[in-house]
Amino acid sequence: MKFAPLFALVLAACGTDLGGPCSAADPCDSGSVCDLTNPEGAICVDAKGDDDGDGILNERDFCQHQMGGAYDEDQDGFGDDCDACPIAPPPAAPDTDGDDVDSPCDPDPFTPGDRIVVFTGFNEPTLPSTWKATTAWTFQGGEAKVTPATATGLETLSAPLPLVSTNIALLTRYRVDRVDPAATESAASVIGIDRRPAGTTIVSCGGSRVAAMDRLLLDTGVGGSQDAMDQLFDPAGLYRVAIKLEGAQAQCAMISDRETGAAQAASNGEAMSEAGLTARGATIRFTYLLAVQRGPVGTN
Ligand SMILES: [Ca+2]
Ligand SMILES: [Ca+2]
Ligand SMILES: [Ca+2]
Ligand SMILES: [Ca+2]
Repeated sequence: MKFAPLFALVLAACGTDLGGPCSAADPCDSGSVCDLTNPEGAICVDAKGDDDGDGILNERDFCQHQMGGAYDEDQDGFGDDCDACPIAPPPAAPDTDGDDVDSPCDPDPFTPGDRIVVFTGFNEPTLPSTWKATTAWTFQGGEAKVTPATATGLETLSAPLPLVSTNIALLTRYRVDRVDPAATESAASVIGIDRRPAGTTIVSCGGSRVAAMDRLLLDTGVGGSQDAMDQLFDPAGLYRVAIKLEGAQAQCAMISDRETGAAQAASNGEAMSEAGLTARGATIRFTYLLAVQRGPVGTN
């Protein structure tokens, strides 16, 4: 799908009649809103209607043609549930491989078959029932905030993944409220978990501070790698972290306001069954969790 540049649902006077074409620049008449997600092209629809019957009125529905659509993390007019990349507006060259996942969400922009399997902007006060989190997590204002119960304990949140795949990308973004001065290590990470009777494998990627030294840390359970960085716990900073697993290789990347980091290492090649977030020794506010997987043949 190719999307025109967009803004949020437009509620403006004068312009276009019900059923007529519209755009962010050419909004609808009073009482109607522009349905930007119409596959046939954006048209004005009744603001108080519910075209897809999901209980969300058109004026608040960012996915007018499928269930859900109450939230729009990146405010591009496409709801999180129907956005080809819910963390960034449509790029100039979207979806080069035609799998309905746009850059920068697509970990393999030239290999089709990727799917967004988990996304949350933490807009609900509780997690879905199949997710797990330690009691240190709270959800408010589009953020998952974690205040570790002790200076050394690891606090974890995790979501089940629907596919068994060794091709997976996990992304998050966070702010740091406070570093616990009693902590020997402070850390915030995105993780993949392979939980089996024979043992649990966790791969993690994120910022770590030990003895005033900051680094991006990749830990695959069977190996690891790191990249020294300057300032990973700045309360004014915004940190984006991604981990990509492909077969027996793991890559970890960090983009902050002022610097970037990267690390890679061998993994054991296990297929992840859960995606999650962790924090230790610092109060962290995560703004989203995104998982993109490439499934086995026949699942796409
Ligand atoms: Ca609706
Ligand atoms: Ca909807
Ligand atoms: Ca969106
Ligand atoms: Ca794609």
